[in-house]
Amino acid sequence: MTDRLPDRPKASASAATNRRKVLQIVPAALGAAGLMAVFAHRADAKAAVELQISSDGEFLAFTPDKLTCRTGDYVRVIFRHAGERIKHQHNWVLLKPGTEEAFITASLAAGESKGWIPPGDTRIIAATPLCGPGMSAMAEFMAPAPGEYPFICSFAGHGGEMRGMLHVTA
Ligand SMILES: [Cu+2]
Repeated sequence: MTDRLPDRPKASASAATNRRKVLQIVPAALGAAGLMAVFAHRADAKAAVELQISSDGEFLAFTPDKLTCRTGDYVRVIFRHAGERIKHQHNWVLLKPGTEEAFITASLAAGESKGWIPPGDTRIIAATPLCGPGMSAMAEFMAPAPGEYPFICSFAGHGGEMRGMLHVTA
C-alpha cells in the first residue's frame, strides 16, 4: 500500500526580488522628472556609495563637514539629527557650486510651509526631508561633475553656520 504524497509545488517565491526599501527621498525638491532620471541612470553608476553625516550635537554644524565621492557614483547620504535638547529641525541640502547664499535667501522666502525648500529649485542637487532630534533621513543622487558642492541646512537661521562641502573627484 503506497499513499502517494502530492508533488510539492516548486518554490516560486524564490524568484521574488529582494528590493531595497527606500526610506525617504524628497521628490518635491528634485521634481518627479529629476528623480526618475536619477533612477534610470542607476545601472550606469560607477559605484554605490553610502555617506553618513549628522548634525553636531546641539550645535549648528555638520559632522563631518566634508564629504567625498567620485563623479558618476550613485550616492546615498544618510543624515541624522544628533541633537537631544535642540528643538529645531535640520535637513541636508546639496547645492550647485556658488549658489548657497542665494538659495538660503530663497529658502527663507519659501518658509516653514514649504519645509524651507523652494519648490522646484534647480539649484538643488539632492535634499533630505527635515528631521527632528534623533531622526534620520536619506537622499540619493548621481554624483555630478568634479568640483566643490556646498551643502547646507535650510532650516530658518541655520544656513549661515550649518554647512559643509562635498568634494567630487574625477
Ligand atoms: Cu539645521
